[in-house]
Amino acid sequence: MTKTIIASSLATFVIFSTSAFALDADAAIDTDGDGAYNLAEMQAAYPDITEEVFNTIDANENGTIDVDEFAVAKGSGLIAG
Ligand SMILES: [Ca+2]
Ligand SMILES: [Ca+2]
Repeated sequence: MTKTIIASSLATFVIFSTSAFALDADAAIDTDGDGAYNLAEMQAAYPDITEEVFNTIDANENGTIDVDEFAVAKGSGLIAG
């Protein structure tokens, strides 16, 4: 019993410490709060972004833009502002 509690506490700690080092998604864009930006969220915030541009920004092709991909796109001028 005790071992189970320690193991699950440790797992929780690892999950939280991993996310603590990641940048938080911008809640103004990430309206569904899943921590990444999908095409609809991106187009709501940046109406100029086409699906083609979105797919270019989505470097790992998982269908959403995470904060790292977003930062890269901003740095390279794919996202204005
Ligand atoms: Ca989202
Ligand atoms: Ca992605």
